[in-house]
Amino acid sequence: MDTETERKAAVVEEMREWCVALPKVELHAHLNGSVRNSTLLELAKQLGDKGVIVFEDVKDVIMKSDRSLPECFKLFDLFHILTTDHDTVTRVAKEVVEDFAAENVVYLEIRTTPKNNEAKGMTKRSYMDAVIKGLKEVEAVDVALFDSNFRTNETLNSKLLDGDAKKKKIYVRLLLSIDRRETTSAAMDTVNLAMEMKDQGVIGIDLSGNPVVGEWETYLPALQHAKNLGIPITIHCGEVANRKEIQAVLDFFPQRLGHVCCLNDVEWEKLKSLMIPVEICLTSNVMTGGAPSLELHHFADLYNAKHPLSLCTDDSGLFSTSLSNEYYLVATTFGLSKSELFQQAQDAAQFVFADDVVKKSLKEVFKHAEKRLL
Ligand code: 6MZ
Repeated sequence: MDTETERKAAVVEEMREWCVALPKVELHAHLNGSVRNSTLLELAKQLGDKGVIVFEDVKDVIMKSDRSLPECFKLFDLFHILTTDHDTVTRVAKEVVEDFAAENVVYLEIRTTPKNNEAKGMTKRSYMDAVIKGLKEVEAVDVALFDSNFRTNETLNSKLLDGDAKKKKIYVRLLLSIDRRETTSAAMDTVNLAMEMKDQGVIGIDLSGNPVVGEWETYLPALQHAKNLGIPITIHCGEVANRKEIQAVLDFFPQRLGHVCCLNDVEWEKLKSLMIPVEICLTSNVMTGGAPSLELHHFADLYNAKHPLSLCTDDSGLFSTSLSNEYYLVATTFGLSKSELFQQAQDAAQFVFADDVVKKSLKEVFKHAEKRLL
């Protein structure tokens, strides 16, 4: 390597490390989309040995790096075959938190679809209990899942601030996803479950799933019910150009929106005037065709308009990305400086669904990190 190449490699390395060191807030991460490839392969091997699947075929699908939107949803069906029993759900939840914490995510909202699976003796409630069990089993980091039964925010806060502490600390909250394949009654069950589990770290509702499946009217009663109960809501919006639905989602005025890829000029102006915070998923949108390229991603337009945004991974396992990588991509594609990236990470903390005590604590974390990183 010549000196110039070495110098450039060192600059890239330094920036990548800085993005890892930056405290980050993750607001859009699907549990089963964030599973490690190594875990998926191990689970596939086990099912292959039992003759449930053909391991070699599944291995190729897991290791493939480019994925269209329809392929993603076929893959989720496969992931669900691999992951949907209580012990595996627990394992996956534990690993996903460990992975986010390892790259200095200080606040994580994980969303997942509670699943009924009679064959496995699984109900939506027992699925969520298995997720929570996984969060409690995390040992590598201190997890603040819900404040009353765990530790006071004061204690956690001092640990989050303590760069020398042996263990990293992370706030984790859960959002329950309504899958677009579900009926109104199943969606209602999910909202009622969120209410039932509000003292166990569940703080919101998400609407997700294959955007070409289902009708807005099917989920609306459940989303309205959540709204009436005061449960914060985030909705996948505009992953495909469904004009009627995009309009209806904007009119519904949820607390946050995911993606917002295929909005026309009128919808775009409406979104901006409503100032609904957007969860931006760069890699996911480029891979699934929601954005033509990184350079042409709508992040730039929203960022320049000072629209409230947070950078997110969507499915870090599926798209082989990480939140640090998403910040790095923003730096290299759109030329944001370190202080602008820092501001972006800090701003995301305003859009969390957790309460003001957590928000205040995150403020302190960023105040403390500023001295170290800028
Ligand atoms: C829409 C998505 C998604 O819930 O089993 N999901 N929904 N758009 C996306 N963009 C690519 N990525 C993931 O996690 C997997 C589920 O999350 C939703 C899908 O419903 C998928 O089945 P959980 O933990």
